[in-house]
Amino acid sequence: MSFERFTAELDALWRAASQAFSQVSDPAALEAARVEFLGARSGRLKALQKMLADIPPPQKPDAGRRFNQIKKELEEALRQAQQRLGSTAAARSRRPPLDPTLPGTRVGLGKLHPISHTIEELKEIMGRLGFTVADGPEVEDEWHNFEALNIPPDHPARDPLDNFYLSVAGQLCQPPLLLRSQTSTVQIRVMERMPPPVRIIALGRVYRPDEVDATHYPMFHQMEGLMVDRHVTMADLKSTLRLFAAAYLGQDAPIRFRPSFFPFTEPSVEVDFQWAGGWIEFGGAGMVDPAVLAAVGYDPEQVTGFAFGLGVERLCMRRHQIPDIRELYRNDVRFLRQF
Ligand code: FA5
Repeated sequence: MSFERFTAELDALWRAASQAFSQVSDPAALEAARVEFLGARSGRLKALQKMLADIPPPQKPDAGRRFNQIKKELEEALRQAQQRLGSTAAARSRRPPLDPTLPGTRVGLGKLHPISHTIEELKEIMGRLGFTVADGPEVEDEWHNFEALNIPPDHPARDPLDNFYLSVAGQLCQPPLLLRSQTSTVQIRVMERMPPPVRIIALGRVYRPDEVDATHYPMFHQMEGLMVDRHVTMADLKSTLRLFAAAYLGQDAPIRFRPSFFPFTEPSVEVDFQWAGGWIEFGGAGMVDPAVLAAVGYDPEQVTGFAFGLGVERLCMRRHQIPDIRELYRNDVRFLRQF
């Protein structure tokens, strides 16, 4: 092929392709034009490139330069058309090339909520002290939440304003059901199904319509403990709680016992730890009242027991220096990520 004919054909191809690229109005048509003119296998430019071989040698370098120039211009015209149409091909070409040597994007791993984490730790510590884990329902009847725990019908703790009773279509369920207000319910359920000796803990949610402040929330968690056997004494209760506090809060975390009252324990105490220059209550405890042992069919002449119920949130707060219980339930991942 002569040099003149080659350049004429190259110019004709340039005109046709430039016109096609600038006139197409959708990405599919542009892609068709790209394949027709610049297709790597059977595009028209490729066909012309093959003809370069037939150009007489003295004119070959010139022909090659013209060819490269036209190719570059057409590729630029194509790129502009792709940009104009916002085609995916254009988007792809704008993306930086893949560099397999760069470090990968780290996948965000989930974490246990601090309360779940605390529960696992408490189970582990109490497991070492010989306590196994028991469970009970969050929706309870009045027998397990009150009566068997020596809380009679006229007791203020049963006031509907102090509990979440369940209702259907505006009517209180009959027989009444409520969201348990304490994990002491599990004491009863365990003793009902097994004879002594018993040495269990129960960890779970409890519900009370308490006003929210830095140390109170309407839903919180308790760890109940119950040990019933021959000759269990108050000394066993106090040493168990001291061992637990030393293991969870540290040897240097003093706790104190204050005389108190619970209908289901006698004598009863409240347990405090020291924090921020003062004392904060983290649980109640005592010797299981003989009436409770009798209610589940145990013989109070043969066995005695101790029980305790500790606030899991308050333990977790003390341990991690969290000043406000609401932080635990705000669901702010910046806070939760720290644990
Ligand atoms: C009880 O719930 C008794 N059942 C504990 C018990 C068990 C006594 C066995 C004797 C024998 P009290 O209402 O004090 O006790 O609650 C126990 C702990 O739960 C409190 O010390 C506190 O740490 C936690 N707690 C109570 N109310 C809330 C609340 N609204 N928000 C967060 N924690 C709470």
